[in-house]
Amino acid sequence: MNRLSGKNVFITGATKGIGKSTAIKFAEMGANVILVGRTKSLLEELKKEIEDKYKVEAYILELDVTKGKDVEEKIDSLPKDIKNNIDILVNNAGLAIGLDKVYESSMEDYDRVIDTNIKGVLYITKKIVPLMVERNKGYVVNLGSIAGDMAYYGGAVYCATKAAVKMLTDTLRIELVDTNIRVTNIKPGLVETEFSKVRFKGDEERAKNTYKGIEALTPDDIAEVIVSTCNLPENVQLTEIALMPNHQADGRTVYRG
Ligand code: NDP
Ligand code: 8X3
Repeated sequence: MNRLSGKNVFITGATKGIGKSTAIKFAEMGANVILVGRTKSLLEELKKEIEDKYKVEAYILELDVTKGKDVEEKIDSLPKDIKNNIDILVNNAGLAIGLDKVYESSMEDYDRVIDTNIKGVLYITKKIVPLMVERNKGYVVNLGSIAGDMAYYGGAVYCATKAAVKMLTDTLRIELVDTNIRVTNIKPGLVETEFSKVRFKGDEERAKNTYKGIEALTPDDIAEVIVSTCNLPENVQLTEIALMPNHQADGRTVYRG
Protein backbone atom coordinates (compact mmCIF):
# COMPACT_ATOMS: atom_id res chain seq x y z
CA MET A 1 0.00 0.00 0.00
CA ASN A 2 1.28 3.48 -0.85
CA ARG A 3 0.59 5.92 2.01
CA LEU A 4 3.16 8.44 0.74
CA SER A 5 1.66 9.70 -2.51
CA GLY A 6 1.01 13.46 -2.30
CA LYS A 7 2.96 13.90 0.96
CA ASN A 8 5.52 16.70 1.32
CA VAL A 9 8.94 15.49 2.43
CA PHE A 10 11.71 17.82 3.66
CA ILE A 11 15.19 16.28 3.32
CA THR A 12 18.44 17.87 4.49
CA GLY A 13 21.69 16.88 2.78
CA ALA A 14 19.84 15.97 -0.41
CA THR A 15 22.67 16.77 -2.85
CA LYS A 16 24.25 13.31 -2.66
CA GLY A 17 24.51 10.03 -0.79
CA ILE A 18 21.71 8.88 1.48
CA GLY A 19 19.78 12.17 1.23
CA LYS A 20 19.70 12.13 -2.57
CA SER A 21 18.61 8.48 -2.76
CA THR A 22 15.95 9.15 -0.14
CA ALA A 23 14.57 12.09 -2.13
CA ILE A 24 14.37 9.95 -5.28
CA LYS A 25 12.65 7.05 -3.48
CA PHE A 26 10.04 9.35 -1.93
CA ALA A 27 9.43 10.92 -5.36
CA GLU A 28 9.03 7.43 -6.86
CA MET A 29 6.20 6.94 -4.36
CA GLY A 30 4.54 10.14 -5.59
CA ALA A 31 5.67 12.44 -2.76
CA ASN A 32 6.74 16.05 -3.31
CA VAL A 33 10.20 16.82 -1.99
CA ILE A 34 11.95 19.82 -0.48
CA LEU A 35 15.65 19.37 -1.19
CA VAL A 36 18.10 21.04 1.19
CA GLY A 37 21.86 21.36 0.77
CA ARG A 38 24.68 23.81 0.21
CA THR A 39 25.52 22.98 -3.43
CA LYS A 40 23.02 24.81 -5.63
CA SER A 41 24.01 23.13 -8.92
CA LEU A 42 23.45 19.64 -7.47
CA LEU A 43 20.10 20.66 -5.99
CA GLU A 44 19.00 22.06 -9.35
CA GLU A 45 20.07 18.90 -11.19
CA LEU A 46 18.17 16.70 -8.76
CA LYS A 47 15.05 18.88 -8.88
CA LYS A 48 14.99 18.56 -12.67
CA GLU A 49 15.60 14.80 -12.59
CA ILE A 50 12.82 14.28 -10.05
CA GLU A 51 10.25 16.55 -11.68
CA ASP A 52 10.88 15.15 -15.18
CA LYS A 53 10.83 11.51 -14.13
CA TYR A 54 8.25 11.33 -11.35
CA LYS A 55 5.93 14.27 -12.14
CA VAL A 56 5.93 15.50 -8.54
CA GLU A 57 6.97 18.92 -7.23
CA ALA A 58 10.54 19.43 -6.06
CA TYR A 59 11.55 22.60 -4.20
CA ILE A 60 15.13 23.54 -3.48
CA LEU A 61 16.57 25.35 -0.48
CA GLU A 62 20.23 26.28 -0.78
CA LEU A 63 20.96 26.24 2.91
CA ASP A 64 23.72 25.54 5.40
CA VAL A 65 21.94 23.88 8.33
CA THR A 66 24.51 25.23 10.79
CA LYS A 67 23.25 28.78 10.23
CA GLY A 68 20.20 29.15 12.46
CA LYS A 69 18.97 32.45 11.09
CA ASP A 70 19.20 31.21 7.49
CA VAL A 71 17.31 28.04 8.46
CA GLU A 72 14.40 30.19 9.68
CA GLU A 73 14.42 32.61 6.76
CA LYS A 74 14.82 30.03 3.99
CA ILE A 75 12.09 27.78 5.36
CA ASP A 76 9.85 30.85 5.64
CA SER A 77 10.55 31.54 1.95
CA LEU A 78 8.85 28.28 0.86
CA PRO A 79 5.35 28.59 -0.67
CA LYS A 80 2.95 28.81 2.30
CA ASP A 81 0.94 25.71 1.38
CA ILE A 82 4.16 23.65 1.30
CA LYS A 83 5.76 25.13 4.41
CA ASN A 84 2.59 24.62 6.44
CA ASN A 85 2.07 21.07 5.18
CA ILE A 86 5.40 19.32 5.68
CA ASP A 87 4.46 15.70 6.39
CA ILE A 88 7.88 14.12 6.76
CA LEU A 89 11.19 15.61 7.92
CA VAL A 90 14.41 13.68 7.25
CA ASN A 91 17.30 15.21 9.23
CA ASN A 92 20.07 13.64 7.16
CA ALA A 93 22.80 16.29 6.62
CA GLY A 94 25.87 15.26 8.57
CA LEU A 95 29.55 14.48 8.44
CA ALA A 96 32.65 13.23 10.20
CA ILE A 97 36.10 14.77 9.92
CA GLY A 98 39.29 12.78 10.37
CA LEU A 99 40.16 9.81 12.55
CA ASP A 100 42.68 11.58 14.75
CA LYS A 101 42.89 11.10 18.49
CA VAL A 102 40.42 13.38 20.25
CA TYR A 103 43.18 15.39 21.93
CA GLU A 104 45.01 15.84 18.63
CA SER A 105 42.05 16.96 16.48
CA SER A 106 41.61 20.64 15.68
CA MET A 107 39.05 22.95 17.28
CA GLU A 108 37.79 23.83 13.78
CA ASP A 109 37.02 20.16 13.14
CA TYR A 110 35.28 19.79 16.53
CA ASP A 111 33.11 22.81 15.70
CA ARG A 112 32.19 21.74 12.18
CA VAL A 113 31.05 18.26 13.17
CA ILE A 114 29.18 19.39 16.29
CA ASP A 115 27.55 22.34 14.49
CA THR A 116 26.34 20.21 11.58
CA ASN A 117 25.35 16.98 13.33
CA ILE A 118 23.82 18.43 16.49
CA LYS A 119 22.97 22.11 16.04
CA GLY A 120 21.86 21.58 12.43
CA VAL A 121 19.37 18.92 13.55
CA LEU A 122 18.15 21.18 16.37
CA TYR A 123 17.69 24.27 14.17
CA ILE A 124 15.71 22.37 11.53
CA THR A 125 13.66 20.53 14.15
CA LYS A 126 12.84 23.75 16.00
CA LYS A 127 11.51 25.32 12.82
CA ILE A 128 9.56 22.39 11.37
CA VAL A 129 8.19 20.38 14.30
CA PRO A 130 5.93 23.23 15.59
CA LEU A 131 4.27 23.25 12.16
CA MET A 132 3.61 19.52 12.54
CA VAL A 133 2.32 19.99 16.08
CA GLU A 134 -0.13 22.57 14.82
CA ARG A 135 -1.58 19.97 12.43
CA ASN A 136 -1.13 17.10 14.91
CA LYS A 137 0.44 15.18 12.06
CA GLY A 138 3.92 14.33 10.85
CA TYR A 139 6.95 12.08 10.84
CA VAL A 140 10.51 12.93 11.89
CA VAL A 141 13.38 10.69 10.77
CA ASN A 142 16.83 11.45 12.14
CA LEU A 143 20.01 9.93 10.73
CA GLY A 144 21.92 8.61 13.69
CA SER A 145 24.55 5.91 13.29
CA ILE A 146 25.79 2.77 14.96
CA ALA A 147 28.68 5.12 15.81
CA GLY A 148 26.29 6.61 18.38
CA ASP A 149 26.10 3.25 20.19
CA MET A 150 29.75 2.27 20.32
CA ALA A 151 32.95 4.36 20.37
CA TYR A 152 35.89 3.61 18.09
CA TYR A 153 39.46 4.87 17.82
CA GLY A 154 39.48 8.36 16.29
CA GLY A 155 35.69 8.61 16.41
CA ALA A 156 35.24 10.67 19.58
CA VAL A 157 33.50 13.73 18.18
CA TYR A 158 31.52 11.93 15.47
CA CYS A 159 30.41 9.18 17.87
CA ALA A 160 29.47 11.80 20.47
CA THR A 161 27.33 13.70 17.96
CA LYS A 162 25.50 10.54 16.87
CA ALA A 163 24.93 9.58 20.53
CA ALA A 164 23.49 13.09 20.87
CA VAL A 165 21.22 12.46 17.87
CA LYS A 166 19.92 9.36 19.66
CA MET A 167 19.13 11.40 22.78
CA LEU A 168 17.55 14.25 20.80
CA THR A 169 15.43 11.76 18.89
CA ASP A 170 14.31 9.91 22.03
CA THR A 171 13.51 13.19 23.79
CA LEU A 172 11.46 14.43 20.85
CA ARG A 173 9.49 11.15 20.81
CA ILE A 174 8.77 11.55 24.53
CA GLU A 175 7.69 15.16 24.11
CA LEU A 176 5.39 14.24 21.20
CA VAL A 177 3.82 11.21 22.86
CA ASP A 178 0.43 12.95 23.07
CA THR A 179 0.44 13.78 19.34
CA ASN A 180 0.13 11.77 16.12
CA ILE A 181 3.71 12.65 15.19
CA ARG A 182 6.14 9.73 14.92
CA VAL A 183 9.91 9.89 15.47
CA THR A 184 12.52 7.38 14.30
CA ASN A 185 16.30 7.14 14.62
CA ILE A 186 17.91 5.37 11.65
CA LYS A 187 21.33 3.98 12.60
CA PRO A 188 23.33 2.64 9.63
CA GLY A 189 26.71 0.94 9.71
CA LEU A 190 29.05 1.29 6.73
CA VAL A 191 27.36 2.90 3.75
CA GLU A 192 29.47 3.66 0.69
CA THR A 193 28.93 7.36 -0.09
CA GLU A 194 31.13 10.45 -0.10
CA PHE A 195 31.07 10.29 3.71
CA SER A 196 34.62 8.88 3.90
CA LYS A 197 35.93 11.24 1.21
CA VAL A 198 34.67 14.13 3.34
CA ARG A 199 36.04 12.50 6.51
CA PHE A 200 39.50 12.15 4.92
CA LYS A 201 39.41 15.62 3.37
CA GLY A 202 39.40 14.43 -0.25
CA ASP A 203 41.84 11.50 0.09
CA GLU A 204 40.11 9.08 -2.34
CA GLU A 205 42.46 6.15 -1.65
CA ARG A 206 41.89 6.26 2.10
CA ALA A 207 38.16 6.68 1.56
CA LYS A 208 38.01 3.63 -0.73
CA ASN A 209 39.86 1.48 1.81
CA THR A 210 37.05 2.04 4.33
CA TYR A 211 34.81 -0.20 2.21
CA LYS A 212 37.48 -2.58 0.88
CA GLY A 213 36.58 -6.28 0.91
CA ILE A 214 33.04 -5.84 2.21
CA GLU A 215 29.86 -5.30 0.35
CA ALA A 216 28.95 -2.04 2.05
CA LEU A 217 25.38 -0.80 2.27
CA THR A 218 24.37 1.59 -0.51
CA PRO A 219 22.51 4.89 -0.18
CA ASP A 220 19.57 3.17 -1.92
CA ASP A 221 19.48 0.53 0.86
CA ILE A 222 19.12 3.23 3.50
CA ALA A 223 16.58 5.14 1.41
CA GLU A 224 14.48 1.99 1.08
CA VAL A 225 14.45 1.52 4.85
CA ILE A 226 13.52 5.18 5.47
CA VAL A 227 10.72 5.17 2.90
CA SER A 228 9.33 1.80 4.07
CA THR A 229 9.37 3.02 7.67
CA CYS A 230 7.44 6.18 6.79
CA ASN A 231 4.97 4.08 4.77
CA LEU A 232 3.88 2.01 7.79
CA PRO A 233 0.35 2.40 9.19
CA GLU A 234 -0.03 5.55 11.28
CA ASN A 235 -0.24 3.68 14.59
CA VAL A 236 3.15 2.02 14.02
CA GLN A 237 6.22 3.89 15.22
CA LEU A 238 9.63 2.25 14.81
CA THR A 239 11.69 3.96 17.49
CA GLU A 240 15.05 3.08 16.01
CA ILE A 241 16.53 0.87 13.33
CA ALA A 242 20.15 -0.31 13.21
CA LEU A 243 21.25 -1.78 9.88
CA MET A 244 24.60 -3.04 8.71
CA PRO A 245 26.12 -4.86 5.77
CA ASN A 246 26.14 -8.62 6.10
CA HIS A 247 29.86 -8.68 6.97
CA GLN A 248 29.68 -6.00 9.66
CA ALA A 249 28.60 -7.14 13.12
CA ASP A 250 29.00 -3.93 15.13
CA GLY A 251 30.88 -0.63 15.05
CA ARG A 252 34.23 -2.41 15.28
CA THR A 253 33.73 -5.92 13.90
CA VAL A 254 34.04 -6.17 10.12
CA TYR A 255 35.00 -9.25 8.06
CA ARG A 256 36.95 -8.27 4.95
CA GLY A 257 37.40 -11.74 3.42
P1 NDP B 1 27.51 12.31 2.05
O1 NDP B 1 28.80 13.01 2.37
O2 NDP B 1 27.42 11.51 0.82
O3 NDP B 1 26.31 13.35 2.09
C1 NDP B 1 26.19 14.31 3.10
C2 NDP B 1 25.10 15.31 2.75
O4 NDP B 1 25.02 16.28 3.80
C3 NDP B 1 25.41 16.06 1.47
O5 NDP B 1 24.22 16.22 0.74
C4 NDP B 1 25.91 17.41 1.96
O6 NDP B 1 25.55 18.38 1.01
C5 NDP B 1 25.07 17.57 3.25
N1 NDP B 1 25.61 18.53 4.18
C6 NDP B 1 26.77 18.45 4.87
N2 NDP B 1 26.93 19.53 5.65
C7 NDP B 1 25.83 20.31 5.45
C8 NDP B 1 25.41 21.55 5.96
N3 NDP B 1 26.14 22.24 6.85
N4 NDP B 1 24.24 22.08 5.55
C9 NDP B 1 23.48 21.40 4.63
N5 NDP B 1 23.82 20.21 4.12
C10 NDP B 1 25.00 19.67 4.52
O7 NDP B 1 27.23 11.40 3.35
P2 NDP B 1 26.10 10.30 3.67
O8 NDP B 1 25.02 10.34 2.69
O9 NDP B 1 26.79 9.03 3.92
O10 NDP B 1 25.59 10.84 5.08
C11 NDP B 1 24.26 11.24 5.36
C12 NDP B 1 23.98 11.05 6.84
O11 NDP B 1 24.07 9.66 7.16
C13 NDP B 1 24.95 11.75 7.79
O12 NDP B 1 24.22 12.30 8.86
C14 NDP B 1 25.86 10.63 8.26
O13 NDP B 1 26.42 10.90 9.52
C15 NDP B 1 24.88 9.48 8.30
N6 NDP B 1 25.49 8.16 8.27
C16 NDP B 1 26.33 7.81 7.24
C17 NDP B 1 26.92 6.56 7.23
C18 NDP B 1 27.91 6.14 6.19
O14 NDP B 1 28.61 5.13 6.40
N7 NDP B 1 27.98 6.79 5.03
C19 NDP B 1 26.63 5.59 8.30
C20 NDP B 1 25.76 6.07 9.34
C21 NDP B 1 25.20 7.31 9.29
P3 NDP B 1 26.42 19.63 0.56
O15 NDP B 1 27.86 19.32 0.84
O16 NDP B 1 26.08 19.83 -0.86
O17 NDP B 1 25.88 20.72 1.41
C1 8X3 C 1 29.11 6.18 9.77
C2 8X3 C 1 29.48 4.77 10.12
O1 8X3 C 1 31.26 3.33 11.19
O2 8X3 C 1 32.00 5.04 9.65
O3 8X3 C 1 28.19 6.64 10.70
O4 8X3 C 1 31.22 5.63 11.86
S1 8X3 C 1 31.07 4.72 10.74
